[in-house]
Amino acid sequence: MLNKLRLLLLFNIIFLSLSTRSQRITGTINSDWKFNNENVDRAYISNFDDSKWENVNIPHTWNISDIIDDKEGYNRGVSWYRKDLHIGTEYKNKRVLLFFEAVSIKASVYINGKFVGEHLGAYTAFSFDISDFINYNGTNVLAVKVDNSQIPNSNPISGDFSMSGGIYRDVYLIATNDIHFSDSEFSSSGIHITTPNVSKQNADINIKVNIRNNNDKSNKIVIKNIVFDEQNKIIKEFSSKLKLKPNTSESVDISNRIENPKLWSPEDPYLYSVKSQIIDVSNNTILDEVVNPLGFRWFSVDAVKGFFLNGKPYKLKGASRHQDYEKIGVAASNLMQRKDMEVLKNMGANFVRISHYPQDPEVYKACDELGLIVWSEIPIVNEIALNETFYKNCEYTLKEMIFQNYNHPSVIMWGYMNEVFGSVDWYWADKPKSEINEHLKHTELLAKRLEKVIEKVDPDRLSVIAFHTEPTPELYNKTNLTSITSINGWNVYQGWYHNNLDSVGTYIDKYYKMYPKKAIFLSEYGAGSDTRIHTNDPTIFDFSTEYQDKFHKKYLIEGNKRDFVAGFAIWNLIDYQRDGRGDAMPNINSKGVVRNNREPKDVYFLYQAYWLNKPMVHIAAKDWTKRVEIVDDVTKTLTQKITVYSNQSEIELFNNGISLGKKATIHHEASWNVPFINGKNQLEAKIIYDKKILKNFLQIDMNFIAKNLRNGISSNQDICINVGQTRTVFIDDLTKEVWISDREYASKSFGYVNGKTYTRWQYMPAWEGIREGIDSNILGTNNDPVFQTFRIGIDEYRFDVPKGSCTISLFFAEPFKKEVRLKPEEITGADKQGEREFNVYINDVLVISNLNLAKTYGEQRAVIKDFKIINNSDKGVIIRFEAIKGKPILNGIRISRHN
Ligand code: GCB
Repeated sequence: MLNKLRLLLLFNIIFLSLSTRSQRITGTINSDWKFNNENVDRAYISNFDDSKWENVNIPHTWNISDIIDDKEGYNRGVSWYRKDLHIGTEYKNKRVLLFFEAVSIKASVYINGKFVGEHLGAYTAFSFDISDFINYNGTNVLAVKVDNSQIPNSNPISGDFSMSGGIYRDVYLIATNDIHFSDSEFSSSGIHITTPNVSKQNADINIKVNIRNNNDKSNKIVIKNIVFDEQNKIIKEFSSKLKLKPNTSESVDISNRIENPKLWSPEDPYLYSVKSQIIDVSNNTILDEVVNPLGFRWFSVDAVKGFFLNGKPYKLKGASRHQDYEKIGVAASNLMQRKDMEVLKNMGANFVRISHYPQDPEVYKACDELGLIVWSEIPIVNEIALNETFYKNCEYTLKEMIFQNYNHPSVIMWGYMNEVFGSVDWYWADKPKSEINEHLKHTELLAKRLEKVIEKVDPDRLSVIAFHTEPTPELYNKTNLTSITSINGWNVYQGWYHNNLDSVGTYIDKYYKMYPKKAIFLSEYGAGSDTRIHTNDPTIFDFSTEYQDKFHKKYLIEGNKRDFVAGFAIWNLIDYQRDGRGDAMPNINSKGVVRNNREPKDVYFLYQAYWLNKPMVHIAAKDWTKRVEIVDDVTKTLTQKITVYSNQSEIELFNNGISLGKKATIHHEASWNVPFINGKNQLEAKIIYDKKILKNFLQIDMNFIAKNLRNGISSNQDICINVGQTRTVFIDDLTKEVWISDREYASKSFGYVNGKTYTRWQYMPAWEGIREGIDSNILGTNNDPVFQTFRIGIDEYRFDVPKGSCTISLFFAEPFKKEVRLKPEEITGADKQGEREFNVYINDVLVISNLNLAKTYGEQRAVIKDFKIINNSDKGVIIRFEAIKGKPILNGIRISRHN
């Protein structure tokens, strides 16, 4: 003990005797920038008048609202940022580095009117040594020109995500000594740690350090590496001596071994850290000091048995992640980046695919700390450009990503292409075969070049590509892409873009059999859902949360059955912003398990039931809590199915305090036919584990409307009908109005007379009739689903209400663009053809004459007309549509009954 104390004392004396005065300063310069959204002439010059520019803070993007607004496109151009940069005495005699975590897409940096450098690539960090440009002890002017236009030969060329412009990640000012750790080429820390051999007994550490000497003199230095455990206890120190030549960069490899290492895993993400120091031998001063994370794990993939972590079979379970947020776009703080990883971890995941581009440094850090295995990729999406500049850019981005994230133990896979033959397969049918073949050939060559980069700079990690699937997955085999990487990712969309869900297992087997020498990854699978849309009869492409659940259940079951499926990457963790996408929520890809504001959907809890170790129970109807049902007798109960998710073996469900019985879970769920009463239904799901009780509550408000409208009981309720929609209901987020599905008129009740519900095929002609309505953005409304479906050739809409006053609201939108409307009948089908003009009568009074929606309001624009009616007729209210040209349509209707 005494010896130990002495040693400690001795160590402290040596340690403390090192002077630490001259270490680096790393501080953000995010506050108080000036911003101008235009390509201002000469905005780089020092005394440029920016007093009228907007004041902004970093992270910042100029594409917050325009991606999700009604207008097609978003501002992809040049903007300028300027900042007064005060360089104080603390920077005196230091090298000063400007470090950007990311700027989208091209940044040109100027200091005091002089060009410092530029960087291309929206998702990786870059830095410039500005020491020779600045006034020490004074104010300097920093100007950054940011261009987010599509820059030829840069990656990505395309993709199902928006490219928001701006300085959208942190900016740092870093001060170092003349002698410091540095990686001027790829802007990493300059220290690259590998753990080439790890076992339970030993772990080898190799540390490659890059040092820059800006001195005119040569220097004798010691590179010291100190390994700390999680309690900050030193467990190893090792050093290497080096004589630095003047004005050079040098690198040195230092290795050592640790006995009985604690292993890193998602279940126990044990993190060591390494402090690397440069010590000046002449005066025992620490010249520079950098800390990096260190984790010990080993992994492999087996073609038949899948992924192995630390010697054990290990299914990777997680999601892909895009990076934008509601209201702030991509300009998210570090805390928010971290929160997303917490959301994923709390779902029970052990994996994240950081798609389709490198993301904020905080994401990788959080993955180390929380325990999420990472697949990180560069953005080569859908296609490549066939020229050397593009190839070089890709190689460079790949190296940037690798070196900048080298030391994260969470990172296990580097990816470099996503659906790279997507364009060939879907859009290029008219291109000459020779051109297509060139494209295929060069893509293969590029893949091989990128694979070589990984083999050279980081051979210990796995490589991966994500392939698209239908209709021609064979393209990847033909071009040998299936044989290049360590794992083959397949983006499987059976049951969404491709029919049908039942065939998922068959298709997974098909992709595996294409190249059975390798395990495969379900690198994407997802179904869109709008939390406003619900149904008891989920169908492909209906955007209901219920179909999303059904879709994911199938994939979980099929993926779990197969060992060769190394892992799951749900598409996507979040609903993300994508200008120009249609669907139920235009400009949003709604395949997230959480919404764009990170509110979880039911499917999030389905995953918890499968993946989370902590006991959980969830009533899977969280967004369908207000229901309107048309019933024969409002005083009786109505039975509807309620499903509850749990990772326990038994669940008990109650409604308004009455037990509906206990049920064993099968595939982590149980369902009850719940007798709902008109009014409040307080559901309670209960599980018991370790003698403890866990409950989940959900109140469902039922609003019964008597089918017989003459029956006065619910006569003052509004009825909102989503005309042309036969399967789902839509709940308005703001008003909570429930838009029920459409029905044919029945005496004493309500409904349409004649006409046809518009259905279309989606992606596959074989789907004819499956999808109701169109999926285009309807202008002037957020309730697009109300307007996207419609009935064509409708004669009447009838409500057999008793005499009295009411308001009838008619909802219209011309669904078809001119190109479609005016095409010959045999191509488009009779219903879509031609000009449309019609009169509308309410109880034989002409209320709208010559309604030509396209002409008067434009195409795909929401039009609402309210009519206050005094109904004196015994026949109720009859809305009649009279064709003048083409066929009348109706998209939605509401009756508000007043007493
Ligand atoms: C894919 C793409 C991804 C898209 C996704 C979708 O296969 O890889 O970038 O966002 O499909 O939702 O369509």
